[in-house]
Amino acid sequence: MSGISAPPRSVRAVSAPPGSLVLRGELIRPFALSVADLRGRWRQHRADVVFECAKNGPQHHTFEGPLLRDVVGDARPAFDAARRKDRSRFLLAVTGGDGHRTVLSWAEIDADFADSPILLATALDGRGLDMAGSQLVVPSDRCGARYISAITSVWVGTCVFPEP
Ligand SMILES: Nc1nc2c(c(=O)[nH]1)N[C@H]1C(S)=C(S)[C@@H](COP(=O)(O)O)O[C@H]1N2
Ligand SMILES: [Mo]
Repeated sequence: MSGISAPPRSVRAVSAPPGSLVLRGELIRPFALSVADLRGRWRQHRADVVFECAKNGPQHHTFEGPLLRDVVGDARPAFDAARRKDRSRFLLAVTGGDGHRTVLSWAEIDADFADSPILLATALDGRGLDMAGSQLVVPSDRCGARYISAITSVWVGTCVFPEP
């Protein structure tokens, strides 16, 4: 018996090339995606948004892309999908190429809760984001801070609370 065996699939790290992102965390099927994948694999939605930037004032943009819910749903979060209470325990953390990170709750994007049409953008004002990477679009936010650009990672999971 000799040779080098491949690592077991379950511990294989998922990494993403430039311009693409990884879905990771408490997922049954974590995967990496390019902007072209985001455009080709899920129905595209359009959002005309205005958000306020503390530094630059109001910004008006048109985005296109799939619903965050549809994409992350296909990675199969490790909750009981039939139980609303179980789904409501989950969080998402979205990280940009510069390390800027924001959090969402699963309930924000869940159709049985806030049902917010949050997108992973594939185009900004008619230009593809293939080189830059996807951008988070949060139409209900008044402020632009959660419009994370150059997304590299979407983590999905539950919070571990310290003992009292
Ligand atoms: N990766 C990343 N995305 C980011 C930020 C950042 O610092 N890093 N700043 C946010 C803030 S504060 C705002 S107001 C918007 C600005 O978007 P714009 O540059 O398209 O106007 O981007 C958001 N997305
Ligand atoms: Mo901002």
